[in-house]
Amino acid sequence: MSSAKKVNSCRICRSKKLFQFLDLGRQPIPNGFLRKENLYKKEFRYKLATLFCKNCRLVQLTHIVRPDIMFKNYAYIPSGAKMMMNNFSNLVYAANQRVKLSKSFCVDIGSNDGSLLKFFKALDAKVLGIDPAQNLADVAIKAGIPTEVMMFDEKTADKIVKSHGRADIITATNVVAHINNLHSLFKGILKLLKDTGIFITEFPYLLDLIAKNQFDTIYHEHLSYFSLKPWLKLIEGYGFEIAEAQRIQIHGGSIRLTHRKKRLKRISRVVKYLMDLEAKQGLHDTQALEDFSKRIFTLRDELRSVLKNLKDRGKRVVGLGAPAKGNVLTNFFNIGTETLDYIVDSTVFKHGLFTPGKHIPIFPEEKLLEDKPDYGLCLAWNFSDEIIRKHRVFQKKGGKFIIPIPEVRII
Ligand code: DWN
Repeated sequence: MSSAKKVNSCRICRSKKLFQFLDLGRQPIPNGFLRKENLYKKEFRYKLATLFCKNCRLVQLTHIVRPDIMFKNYAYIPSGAKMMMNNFSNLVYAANQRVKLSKSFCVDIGSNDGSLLKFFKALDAKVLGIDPAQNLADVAIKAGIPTEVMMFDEKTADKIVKSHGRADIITATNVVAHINNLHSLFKGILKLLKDTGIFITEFPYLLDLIAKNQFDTIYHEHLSYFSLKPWLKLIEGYGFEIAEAQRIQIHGGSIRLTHRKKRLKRISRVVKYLMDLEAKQGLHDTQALEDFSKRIFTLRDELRSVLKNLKDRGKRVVGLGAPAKGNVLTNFFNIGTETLDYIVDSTVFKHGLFTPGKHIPIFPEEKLLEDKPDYGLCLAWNFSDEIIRKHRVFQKKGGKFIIPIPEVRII
């Protein structure tokens, strides 16, 4: 079976009227961090480009890399960032306003290391995680979060109903964009969720991605980039409606949607407002997407010239944070160890590894103070406030931060 397959029809509406608007070249998988002993081995690269469906307006990748290649041993954990934990606590608080959590049954799709379910468990809910990454499920189970190692779809939903019963709440944060068969996802949610239940999802919002030049959040794990217009078409096909829509800061700008079984004749005011905003920003046609594409090439030239100027003046630059998005940026902007001596990151999993493609070494954050470089390029720009706060001493000693997105800024 080939390791990547070309998309010929839209995953929501099956239309073949697909328009390509941004090509980020052939790139390694974004969380494909390498051990030193594997640096000499061939690294597989896959086309990374985006399509716009002219029928339902879904933005999606041109190619689907095999999930087992990307998710078997997964290096991303959400618990590396306070902002993410605050976000989870807000989500659970909001859920508790709708469904009394005590004694309810909450299932998290893409539960990762169990970080979100710990908040549900703290409010006396019965919890179950579902995640295909054995390495992360092990962490969750050790932390007391029961977890099934599997992908969630209509088949595995049957298994969970048989073994655990139907759920009061189903959550899916930063995972729906990773799922190819969205119809099987929703058929599974329909089977697993009680009729009185709610389904809460969060994903990066296309409105923010385009407005804030967040091209580096486009990577092989994210098969879809949602605006509400195509999302509504998808969920209404399964009898759901959006009970609440809230834009949130996480990951550079996401949206949290709370769904319930459809009971109203019309869409809510906030959904209508956001869809009008999408239309005003041009997300429902191709021009805005072509303009976005042009902006990314300008951004590339700007960042490369800032970095070249610093290097020509003998300055030392390192990376701050080794996120998946940082690997997209360094590979597409062709920024390697000729520019960044190394990257510091808070995720223990990543220490001692090298980034995919550019093979930039990753060290614990403590290295920043020991080594005292001149500049830190904030690759995890979505957490720049937290990262800058954490590295106050680096700044006090004359260190400066380069924030690359939405435009190049030095602070
Ligand atoms: O969908 C996904 C997105 C939303 O998150 C996942 N498939 C993969 C993941 O992408 P990412 O790796 O870009 O996620 P983060 O959470 O933006 O990565 C942040 C990185 O920055 C982590 O490696 C941790 C690191 N970090 C750090 O070194 N110091 C983070 C903070 C807050 C810090 O202070």
